[in-house]
Amino acid sequence: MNKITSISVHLLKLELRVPFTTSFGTYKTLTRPFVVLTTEDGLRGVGEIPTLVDPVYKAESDTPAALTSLKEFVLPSVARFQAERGPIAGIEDLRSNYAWIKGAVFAKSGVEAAFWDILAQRAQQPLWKLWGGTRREIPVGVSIGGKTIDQILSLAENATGMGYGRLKVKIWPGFDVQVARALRERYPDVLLQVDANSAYDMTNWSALKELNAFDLLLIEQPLYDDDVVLHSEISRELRTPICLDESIHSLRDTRTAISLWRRNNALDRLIVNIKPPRVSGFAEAIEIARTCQAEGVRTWIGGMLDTAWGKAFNLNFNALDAIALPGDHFSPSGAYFEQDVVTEPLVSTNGVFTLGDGVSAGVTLDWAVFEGLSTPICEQCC
Ligand code: OSB
Ligand code: MG
Repeated sequence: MNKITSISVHLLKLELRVPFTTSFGTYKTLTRPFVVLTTEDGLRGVGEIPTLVDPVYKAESDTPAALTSLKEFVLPSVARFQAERGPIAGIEDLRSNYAWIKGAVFAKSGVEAAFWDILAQRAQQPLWKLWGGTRREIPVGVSIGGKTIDQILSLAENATGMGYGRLKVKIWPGFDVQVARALRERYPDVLLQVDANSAYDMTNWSALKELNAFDLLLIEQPLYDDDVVLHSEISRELRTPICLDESIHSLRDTRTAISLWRRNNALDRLIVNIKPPRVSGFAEAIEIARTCQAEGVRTWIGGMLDTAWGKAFNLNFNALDAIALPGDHFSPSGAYFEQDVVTEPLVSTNGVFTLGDGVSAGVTLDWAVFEGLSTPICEQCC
């Protein structure tokens, strides 16, 4: 039934309506692979791979790396599996098939998302049901990245005006305390958190102690993108909880963090940002969410400036009651892209998105727009 007849990769060119600035740079145009799986009985599953154009966020989070991994290793591995062993029965088969490939988490996540889309269509169920979700009302937040306090305040004004009650803002050395202060003074009651995207090191992180004054929910990834140990050490000296983003690629990494924070008796000051593409897909992401919940570690779902297609998958994931905090699911400017790929925009009301009963992600891909924005890159026949 699930016999895949072809896997193709399309490269989409997407224009952000408002440039997005973080400690590693400013982005306006994105190029992004989408995986399209076609089955023998005519279903089409689609998975977005929310890469950035270069590897500044972390290794293999860039478009060229994801394309190379797909073309050279992941897609041929799936085709070989089918040729040797027959149709892929389920997600575990798919994951064990390409487990031999080290890394390539973004590339794998796109194939997995497309496969989930097929499974959900076949079951005629929403993804949130397949994943054991129970929550229908999803509180959501926004991530603000600006070069100046004025830009940030204007995006925050827009976001709070639309009803969002949770703001995350990008900071870096020399642009931190004044950002937190400006937002906290203007919005005394908003849930406020900051994200440094690895901009601090062991010589300058102590500036973050000054953030204690602003009642922040968390400080996201202050240190090195591949570090867990030093984060756990500085956490002992910060009142604000630390949230790991870049450093977590798997359930195993998550367990490492849990064991380090437990030694400090500080599991309430560890928070994990779960991005399914950064952990190779939703199956691993779900395990991370459940494990964290069992250990008293809070989690939330991060974003990568995904299109509404990718955001809809993440919103379905947010139906799990294991997810504790609001995620980065909406743009502070109202919409991320000049042109998105679904037929109806995702809408939230007063900072809450309501999940419906629609099949799979609950949104419809606009194939005409999708094809207009995309270039076919490669096709693997199975
Ligand atoms: O660190 O969370 C991050 C965007 C691109 C890369 C990394 C990050 C982000 C965001 C945006 O913060 C989240 C979103 O609104 O999708
Ligand atoms: Mg982050």
